Amino acid sequence: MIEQVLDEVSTVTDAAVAEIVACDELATLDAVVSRHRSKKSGLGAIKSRLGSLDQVEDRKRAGAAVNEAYTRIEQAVEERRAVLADAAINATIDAEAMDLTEHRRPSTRGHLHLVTQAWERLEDVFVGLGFTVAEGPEVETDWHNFEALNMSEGHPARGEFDTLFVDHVPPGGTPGATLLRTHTSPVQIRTMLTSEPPIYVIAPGRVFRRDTPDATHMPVFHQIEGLVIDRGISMADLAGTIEAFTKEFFGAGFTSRLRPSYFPFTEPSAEFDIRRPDGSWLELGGCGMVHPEVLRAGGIDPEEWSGFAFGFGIDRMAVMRHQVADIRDMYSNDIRFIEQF
Ligand code: FA5
Repeated sequence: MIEQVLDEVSTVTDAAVAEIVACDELATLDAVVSRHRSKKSGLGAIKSRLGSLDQVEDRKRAGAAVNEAYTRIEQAVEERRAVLADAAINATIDAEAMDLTEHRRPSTRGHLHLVTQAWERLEDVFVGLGFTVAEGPEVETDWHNFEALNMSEGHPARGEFDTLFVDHVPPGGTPGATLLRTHTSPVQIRTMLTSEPPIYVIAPGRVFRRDTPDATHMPVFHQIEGLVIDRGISMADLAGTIEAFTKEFFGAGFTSRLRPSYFPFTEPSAEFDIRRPDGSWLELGGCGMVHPEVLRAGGIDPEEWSGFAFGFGIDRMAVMRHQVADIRDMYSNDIRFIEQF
């Protein structure tokens, strides 16, 4: 009798283990496991019959065999569960893997900002005409930005420049005399004070004004200053330089004109406009013969030397060159706009 029970235990266990090993999904394994743990399973049925064995010794042996059988089944379940869990993870990894060699779009290279492009091209053009590049600080003194440029305190022309002042008083200085430069013209003064004529320099840079942004104005924008000081320089040299520059920078489709104007630091003064291929005019900058007072402030004798200066808006040049409708578009960081250039 006992031998028959032990045979039955071993047959039922073998069958259960075989079924477990054959499971190829965790869900199926769970179902098989719960069936084998139930009282109605093969082992459950044997267990419930153990009481009917006459000999205590037989009941012990059969009970031990059933427990061992449960242990074997649980082990088989754990092993199978580990194998299936690994397989599931590998399947997820395979499914989610990215093909890094895949190219959906050809990769594109970015480009420099339109203003930087214009800035660099302007430098190239003027260096080609024999100029060197000068620099000055963006945070300036009132003296360099206004006073030395023949705009002493109270001069009405100061009102033209909506100035942003810096809350900084240098040692020995006066409050309100430090500002963000409103134009690149203070570099004229700095250059005259540090170099001897003849001088042929350009000074591109960032400038600041309390201007409200609109289609042709930004509160932070860029100018390029030009300064020439030599013996016998006349207005004709200025006009010739501007003409050479216009042809070189904008190309044949553009024309320029000088309009009489007024700047305290030049005499005579002119405004430089350029005509787009569509016929519209845009003011690009101011220019003129350097005022004798400015030469004196820069330590240069106006009896011996004369010169001309100009200051153009770089942002407006970029707008002109690329036929951009609104200067603000260049600063919008809209990729649909940027990608056109
Ligand atoms: C000046 O700033 C003078 N320093 C130019 C100058 C230099 C005259 C040397 C004579 C000799 P103005 O304020 O007009 O001038 O500015 C010069 C140019 O800067 C303008 O013609 C325009 O092209 C550009 N500009 C002025 N304000 C803005 C602005 N808010 N946004 C963009 N560009 C501007």
